[in-house]
Amino acid sequence: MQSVKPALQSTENDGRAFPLLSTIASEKWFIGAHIFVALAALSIGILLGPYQAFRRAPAFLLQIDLPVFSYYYQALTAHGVLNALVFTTFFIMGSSYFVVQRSLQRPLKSMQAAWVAFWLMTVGLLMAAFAIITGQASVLYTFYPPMQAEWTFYLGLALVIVGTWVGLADVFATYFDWRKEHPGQKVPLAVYAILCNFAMWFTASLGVAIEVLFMLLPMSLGLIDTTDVQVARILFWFFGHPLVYFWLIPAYVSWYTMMPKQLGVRLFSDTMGRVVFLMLMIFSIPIGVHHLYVDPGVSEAAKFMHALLTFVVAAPSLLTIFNLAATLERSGRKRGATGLLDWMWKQPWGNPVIVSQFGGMILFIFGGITGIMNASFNLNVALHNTTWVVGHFHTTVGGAVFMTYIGMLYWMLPMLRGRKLFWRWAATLQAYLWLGGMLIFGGSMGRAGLEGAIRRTDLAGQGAYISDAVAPWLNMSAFAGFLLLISAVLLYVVVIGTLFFSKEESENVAPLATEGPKDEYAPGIFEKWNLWVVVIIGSNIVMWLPVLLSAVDLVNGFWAVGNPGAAR
Ligand code: HAS
Repeated sequence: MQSVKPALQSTENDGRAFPLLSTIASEKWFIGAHIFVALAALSIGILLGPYQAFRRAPAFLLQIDLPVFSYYYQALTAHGVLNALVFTTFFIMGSSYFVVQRSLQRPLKSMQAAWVAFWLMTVGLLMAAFAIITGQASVLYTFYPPMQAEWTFYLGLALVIVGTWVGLADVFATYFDWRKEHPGQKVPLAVYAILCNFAMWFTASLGVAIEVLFMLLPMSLGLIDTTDVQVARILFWFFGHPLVYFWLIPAYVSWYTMMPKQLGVRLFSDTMGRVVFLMLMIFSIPIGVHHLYVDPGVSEAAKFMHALLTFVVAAPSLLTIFNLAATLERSGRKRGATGLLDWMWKQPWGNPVIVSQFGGMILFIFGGITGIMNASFNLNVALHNTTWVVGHFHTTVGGAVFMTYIGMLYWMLPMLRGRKLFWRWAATLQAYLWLGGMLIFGGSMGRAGLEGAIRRTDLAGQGAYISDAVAPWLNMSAFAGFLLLISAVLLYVVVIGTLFFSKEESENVAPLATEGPKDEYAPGIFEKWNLWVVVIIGSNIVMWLPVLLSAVDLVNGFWAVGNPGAAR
């Protein structure tokens, strides 16, 4: 095992003398375009959240006939697709380009390719949005068959994925150029994390690409009459679970590499961070059967093996708690903390960039615990398809991920716009309201789920019976929806204010990774990509092929008529 010299000269730059800033001046428009689309999608998706909370709560039973989205499943589809698929994907691509360019101090290998990627994703988004808005794709963000959408929905999503492939190929090409010029140096941690994320995303998205191209799209175009529901669900969850880590890793990039910089301390351990990203890349995919525990078409052996690895995938997040807490302790001590735990309070709790990220961490403690509970087969049987799961994913993707992305936005936007953040107090209030709102929402949804409230059901909206045990928790979730609504409005006030009304100039400080201890050992094996590709392919063949083979009709194909799982 060969050791690699720490790349201190390439990652210790404080960004003020960023040498290539002029050559990447286009980032303002290019990354700005990604953020604009992300926020435009979010502006609709985010409002549909409180709308649903008010609609489900017995105290409100809100029934407004909106021009669109009055149909429950149409609104829920728009909420899930716009927030969880579109906002995240555009934000991840934009922020990843930003971090890669500034950390490696070089422009992307091909700006043309990056723009092609952006337009593919945008056209795809418009096609999918058209299908949802016209009521032809009320199939939820998991779009399982036998529910069927208009073909533009599937083609649109396929284009979004192909766009990300073009973008990630560009990022890898940029990295390989950098690698040639920097033999023996380790790549900055932020870029390492992004490469792990993209390698994992490319592999995972092959599953959903196959599902869309060979099953859903032909079915919606009328080229085939049936498709196999179980095979489609398997292919979806090959993609669907790593998808959540595709969302999480950019938040980790911020916690590991931007936040220490913002707090003025060094990360506790850079090497431990690399282990975390490597583990997430490898273990995110071969665990997706934990979404199929209650499906009859998957063997018990597969469920057991995927359950085991699900507990393994929690390990990098447990390591993250340790690494971050140690880093935050340094920050607290630097600010005068002396006791055992008072470092927690001696943090910049009035800084919106920091508070947003702290809020994400606090919510993730609850999201993580509930995730580990979901992973237990016995508990999952009771929790699956209840609003407990809704509580889990609002504290993870709606909590840790969303709040951290907003913290990143509050940091990047002033740099891209060249103006200070507008109404800092409003941004800070926004973060606290989101934290409070999501703690209440996650808790009340979780509790309602334990009382048997069913997920993805238009409770109350259709006059369905709501038990007395569930009603108070649904009312509480509506109260949380109110807090979240105010927070969402404040978010857009701050963004629009920063773009158009902020007068003071901001510093253009590049978010270069803060390394761990200077002499920290970094084995060269971290960047042995050939080895990791073999490991990823091998582990997924072992973990997924038997699952797929046991479900697919090998004689007649995915769309086999008469296959027990076939349906339309
Ligand atoms: Fe999950 C379902 C298991 C993490 C998202 N998950 C979902 C669904 C979504 C989702 C969207 O095993 C619903 C899918 C659908 O529509 O059907 N999940 C897990 C496990 C983890 C986990 C074991 N999930 C996530 C993340 C998500 C996410 C991350 C989005 C970003 N999940 C499941 C299972 C299901 C599931 C089952 C299926 C349920 C069913 O039946 O349908 C783990 O990765 C979690 C590990 C996390 C931790 C917490 C680490 C905490 C940190 C905070 C540090 C704090 C510090 C303190 C330092 C162990 C790092 C700071 C102090 C200050 C003072 C500021």
